[in-house]
Amino acid sequence: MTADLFEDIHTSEPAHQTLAPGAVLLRGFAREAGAELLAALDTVLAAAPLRHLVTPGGHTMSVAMSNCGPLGWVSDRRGYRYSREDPLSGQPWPPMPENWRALAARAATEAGFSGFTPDACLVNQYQPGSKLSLHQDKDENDFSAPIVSVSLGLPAVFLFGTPQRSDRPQRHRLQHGDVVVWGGPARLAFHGVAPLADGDHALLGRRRINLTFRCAGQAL
Ligand code: MD3
Ligand code: FE
Repeated sequence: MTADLFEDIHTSEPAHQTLAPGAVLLRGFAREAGAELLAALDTVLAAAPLRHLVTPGGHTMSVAMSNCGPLGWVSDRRGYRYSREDPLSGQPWPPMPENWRALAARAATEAGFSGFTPDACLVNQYQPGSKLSLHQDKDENDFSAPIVSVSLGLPAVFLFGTPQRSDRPQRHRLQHGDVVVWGGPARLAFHGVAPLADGDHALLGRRRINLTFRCAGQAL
């Protein structure tokens, strides 16, 4: 309605774009902070290296993953779950960088979810050809909290469906610095990422990094 008041100088697209009820795209919200966010990434990944997890069905994921914060998402032959420890080291996940947590909370507030206090941050790394098949995120205990995602590096085509797998997904190009807040009726939507096209990003080279901030739940 007042999209022109929030115009983004870099893209001349509205800075707030509602993709579906509960799903708000904040174009370029993390662009300015991008380099600072990436400086902390090295610290996180030094403590908890990226790895290709195996699904319960025995497939190795093409996306490499790690985590920070009190809880981390893991998968193996036994299933998907959140864990307090990194299974590679047996140690707690590294702390969530304060500038990451603060940016996620600001984005959630901007999208209408104040008081967002994530206890898990999943780090996904895509290389050319990496993809994420259509899925729902439902391993968290608290579906009333949104998920905040931050895209960095190479652009990707993001697939965004509905809570029904058979509904044809929308496609959105997510670029470096784009942030999406997924809450309310969008929280249980099916979503995925199309195979990453090759490219060369000034800060990340031939990679896309996606950070997803979650309230996974303390009942674990
Ligand atoms: C919509 N990651 O880690 S972020 C995931 O780009 C995941 O790495 C993708 O899907 C990525 O689970 C997409 C956007 C996203 C994250 C969580 C959602 C969209 C979502 C949860 C519900 C609905
Ligand atoms: Fe997901």
